[in-house]
Amino acid sequence: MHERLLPTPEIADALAEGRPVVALESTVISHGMPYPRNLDSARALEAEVRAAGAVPATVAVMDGRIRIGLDDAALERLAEGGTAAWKLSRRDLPVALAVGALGATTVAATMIAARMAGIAVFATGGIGGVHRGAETSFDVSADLDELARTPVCVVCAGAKSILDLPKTLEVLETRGVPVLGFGTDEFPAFYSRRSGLPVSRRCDNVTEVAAILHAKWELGLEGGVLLANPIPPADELDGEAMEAAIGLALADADSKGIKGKDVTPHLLAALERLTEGRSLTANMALIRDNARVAAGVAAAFAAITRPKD
Ligand code: PSU
Ligand code: MN
Repeated sequence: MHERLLPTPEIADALAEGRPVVALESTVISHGMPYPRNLDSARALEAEVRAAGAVPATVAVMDGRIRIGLDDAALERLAEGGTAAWKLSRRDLPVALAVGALGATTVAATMIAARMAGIAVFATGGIGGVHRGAETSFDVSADLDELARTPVCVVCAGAKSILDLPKTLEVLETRGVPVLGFGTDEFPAFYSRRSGLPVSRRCDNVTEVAAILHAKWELGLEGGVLLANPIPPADELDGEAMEAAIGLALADADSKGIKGKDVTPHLLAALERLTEGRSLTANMALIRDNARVAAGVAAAFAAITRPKD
């Protein structure tokens, strides 16, 4: 293990024995949800991964190391700290390590950490993507580049329509990232199960997903795979109402001149206010479901790749 990584003993053992491990990001804890529901959500996710037979590994930067797995005190520190923690993408990781900052990892940075630790599967809520108006702002999340270069399977509920979903899928296609729909032919739109946009392949079970991961990496193709798992039907929000709220959230961010890495957290917080918390409840539900699916994929992939004894 790289000396900058600090895995918990449980995770180090699981990885050494080829048992399934699921990485979890921490920006959704610090910047994606308010305290204390972010802490409830972080704990619930870990429990969900365990219940599905894998070991959870929440990733964050603390005291100059990348922690692979957080104990309850560390989870609490991050959840309570909220946006006082740095939001770390690829470019920020070396800075935070060098100065010893408390940092929460985005999808991109969590993929880097997972890869270094030898974790193949990672669960999150939504990935970053191409922002609406990117043709003038150039705001394209580093998550997309990371998916193109780092070999990790990212399980998400699609991307929020605060983004430009057709452009996001175009970039993923150009960069060679398979976009798999879990039990669906359509790329899900986070709060809703459908976007009208096709995925590159539908998979109806975790064995199919694991076989694709194995084939991609066995070939030596660089980069990840995006597995899009639609929000459970019972938790889905009304598409038109959400679109109206997103319009207001975007206008609010625009009028305040919000730019760069502050855009996504600002929009998420505005949506939560505008929907009186319904967006937050849906967010928690879909991440839990993604954690469950990711644990299944990790187990199926471990069954293919574990050395036979
Ligand atoms: N989308 C969500 N919730 C989130 C994020 C995105 O629905 O919490 C977070 C993730 O950590 C993601 C990051 O990697 O925001 C993307 O930020 P940016 O758009 O600045 O790249
Ligand atoms: Mn951005």
